[in-house]
Amino acid sequence: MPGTRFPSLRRLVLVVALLMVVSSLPFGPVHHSTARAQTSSPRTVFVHLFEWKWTDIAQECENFLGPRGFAAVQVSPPQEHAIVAGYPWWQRYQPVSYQLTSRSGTRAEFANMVARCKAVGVDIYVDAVINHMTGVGSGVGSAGSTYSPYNYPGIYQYQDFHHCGRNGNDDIQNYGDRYEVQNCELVNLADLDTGSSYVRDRLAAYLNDLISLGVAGFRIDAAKHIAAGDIAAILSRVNGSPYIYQEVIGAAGEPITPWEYTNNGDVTEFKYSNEIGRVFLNGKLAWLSQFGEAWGMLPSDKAIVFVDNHDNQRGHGGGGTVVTYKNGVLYDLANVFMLAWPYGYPQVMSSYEFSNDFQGPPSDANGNTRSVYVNGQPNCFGEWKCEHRWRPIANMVAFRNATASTFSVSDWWSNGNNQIAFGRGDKGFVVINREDTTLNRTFQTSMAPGVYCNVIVADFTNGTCSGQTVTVDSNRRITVSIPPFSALAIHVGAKLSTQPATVAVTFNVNATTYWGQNVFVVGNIPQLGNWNPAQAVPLSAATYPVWSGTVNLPANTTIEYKYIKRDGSNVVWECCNNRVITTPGSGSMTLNETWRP
Ligand code: ARE
Repeated sequence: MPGTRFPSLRRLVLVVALLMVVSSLPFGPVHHSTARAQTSSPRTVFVHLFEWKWTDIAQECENFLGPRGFAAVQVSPPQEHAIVAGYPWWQRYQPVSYQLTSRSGTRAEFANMVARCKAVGVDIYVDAVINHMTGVGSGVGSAGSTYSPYNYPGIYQYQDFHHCGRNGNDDIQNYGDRYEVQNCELVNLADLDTGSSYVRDRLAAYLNDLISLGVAGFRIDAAKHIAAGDIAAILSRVNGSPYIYQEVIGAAGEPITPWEYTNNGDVTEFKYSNEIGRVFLNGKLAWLSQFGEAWGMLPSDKAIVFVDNHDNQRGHGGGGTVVTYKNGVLYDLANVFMLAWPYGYPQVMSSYEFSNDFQGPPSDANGNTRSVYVNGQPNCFGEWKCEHRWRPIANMVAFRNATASTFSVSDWWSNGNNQIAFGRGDKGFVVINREDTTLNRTFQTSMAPGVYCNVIVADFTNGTCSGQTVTVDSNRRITVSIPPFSALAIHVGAKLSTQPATVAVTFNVNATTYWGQNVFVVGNIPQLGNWNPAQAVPLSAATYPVWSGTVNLPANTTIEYKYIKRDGSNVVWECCNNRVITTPGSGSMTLNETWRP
């Protein structure tokens, strides 16, 4: 759904909710609107193009993200950063100044990217490193600025930093101590005194500069290490109302929690990532039926969710058991779940290939990042993994957009193990098979009858589906056959306007009968009588004992059927499981089979 956005939906919802409450006051008790939980739909998927250059992001917005309905891109920290031997990715989390000269490009390139992305409906969120400057030490930054311990000429001097007086070296050691976490140094990074007006003004000036270039939102890095009130004071100096989400890693036993940051904006929900990892790697998908707030997570409309992020995919930021691009198809399935499940504002990770936690992005020997785009084409799926372009992940963005207005679960099913299905009312339906056997089943959905594209295995473009279609019958049911480690997703944004093509399917079955008994084929679609023996399709015995008949069936469709013998109203079913076929996209199909007594 290119161009479909829900920019200020949350704000709108809040206002509407407030109005409802306020307007109901004079007339009696406040009725808590049941719509509240339904309407916290975020706007609706953003992608972290980790370490991409500005020139690449501009092209990706125009070529892919805009047309595919992504709401925004989180970009790597754009400010001048330390240059560390070996050029690790994390040098960019060590600010030297707020000049926009970084490994991703120049200020002019940054501004050009923001404008071009905005023009195709994609916002830019900046990763704002405002808790600290570089590691305490000396050096020259990416724009040529020099620095020494607690001295960033023209910006900050000794008095602008916290000097917590703990542990001998001022480093954080005890996460159980609030004072230490917020006043000492996170891994030796010079910790800004965010309580001071000067520092607050300086940080706000940086954010306002970015806003003046059109930046729409900020990730507040290391927010747990800044008192929530200090963040509020900085934001009160910021122009307009940028979208804010704060990186707070909630951990058992720590005094500082994600919840205390929700007044400033949204908060990263790391529990989501860790539980997705636990369930998809070692657990049962059946457990997920109440996934979200019931698991002790933040309210949905405050939570940023992700399968993995740039830290935990490489063991930083507390690490944990997480699913990453290295897990292949399992990563697809975890993302399909995240994008289908109505909880939080999802961030899709887009990585580069790495073999150790230090390694920076694809670069030359001098640490110059290589372009993703070469001759106008993205060099994806190699050194740049581009998970956001993996078909199931990319196509689920349109699913989440198309289902945003029904932000609740319908028609939940599981086999008690690792096969699940659920709907989003009449907007979408998804089935995930994380088992090593095929899932053959008829599902009750709430979708309107019609023909839909399975966007996990096919693309829907200009009204046509490049592969498998799924028919929702008049009882709102679908019959599907889902291979091991695969999924199915249909949604109203990928519904075919016309009936699908048909293909001629010839049924030949070797079946002996007595005089007066005839053979029929019956199945789960109208053309095969909807399992009603009285409506079954008669076969001819011209080449007895082989009974034959040809029926036009919808193309690209999975169908279940059986043979029956009928003598008047006396029906004999063949034994065992239903037979299952998937019809081809065109041409014909011939089945040579034998009656199963
Ligand atoms: C690097 C070196 C250090 C060196 C330092 C200064 O690795 O050895 O001392 O530079 O020279 C990233 C990297 C760091 C890197 C840093 C600066 O991950 O390795 O340090 O950049 O270059 C805590 C914080 C959380 C933070 C994680 C990493 O609470 O905010 O640690 N995450 C953000 C970013 C990171 C970034 C920074 C902050 C710094 O997302 O990418 O660091 O800007 C428990 C706690 C967590 C804690 C976690 C790990 O789980 O509950 O709160 O996370 O342990 O300690």
